[in-house]
Amino acid sequence: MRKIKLIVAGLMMILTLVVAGCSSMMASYDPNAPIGKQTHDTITGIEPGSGEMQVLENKVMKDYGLNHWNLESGSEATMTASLDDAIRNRAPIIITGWTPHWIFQKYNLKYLKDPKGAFGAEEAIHTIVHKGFTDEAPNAAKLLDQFYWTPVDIERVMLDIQNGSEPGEAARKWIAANADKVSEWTKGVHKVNGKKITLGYVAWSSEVASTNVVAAILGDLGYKVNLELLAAGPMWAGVAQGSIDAIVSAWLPTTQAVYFMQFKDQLTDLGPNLKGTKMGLAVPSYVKINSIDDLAK
Ligand code: PBE
Repeated sequence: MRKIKLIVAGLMMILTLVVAGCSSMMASYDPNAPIGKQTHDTITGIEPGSGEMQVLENKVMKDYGLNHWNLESGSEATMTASLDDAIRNRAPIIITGWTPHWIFQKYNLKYLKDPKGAFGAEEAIHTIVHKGFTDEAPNAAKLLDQFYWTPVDIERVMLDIQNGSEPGEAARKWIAANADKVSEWTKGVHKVNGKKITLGYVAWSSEVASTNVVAAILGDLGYKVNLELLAAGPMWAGVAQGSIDAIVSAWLPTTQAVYFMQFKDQLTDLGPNLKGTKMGLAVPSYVKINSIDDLAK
């Protein structure tokens, strides 16, 4: 028994040393050296199926001649973990950022300027339903159509979740505090008795927030809501095929254009539910570069 304890203690010590070694190995940012050299020409990205990664690969990296850069895929969770790590070590990092996102509240970050407008003009988050849904389920469609909020609203829910609330709980809290808005969305919508509805979403914090708020409202109206967590491609295919009734997380017209164009004949766009999004490469404010152009050098 004692022997095992000693072995465990020894292993723990080795692990601690390895972890400590790793973090101190992360070199801190040198403002006088090129950022590419310090990041191994790496942009810390997210899910390969996301619109942002597609826009980066197909447009931004081409427009700015960034072919020597590696776009590293991962997920929102791996990207935010790498960002946190870098900032703790004051190390250089370039991430795929977007707004609304809690990272801009938690850290001092800046978007790199995009003088070529490669990330596209302003866009919005749209509500999309399966074609035919508005005729089959006009009541639910009315609520979905009337759902419209602001970056301040969504950020409140996102931050609450980030601070440890369960998404459903954060949604209910927001709903309780914003009865006026909710009553606008539910105007003319009547209660039902257990009718089923399926909402699809991707595990991005903005989509988790919005989808949970809409799901909670539908639940209060008597719907039996099924939430399906998927990757972006399968989510769009699902709403096109009808296995998913609706999504409230379609970034258009640029970000998820590839999916929208592929499936648009099987979809109905109910229009924006939020305006004022942004997408781009972002860096901690201590990183000296200011423009995507600076990456080409
Ligand atoms: N995002 C967040 C998504 C949309 C929401 C910017 C990572 C994307 O498709 O890229």
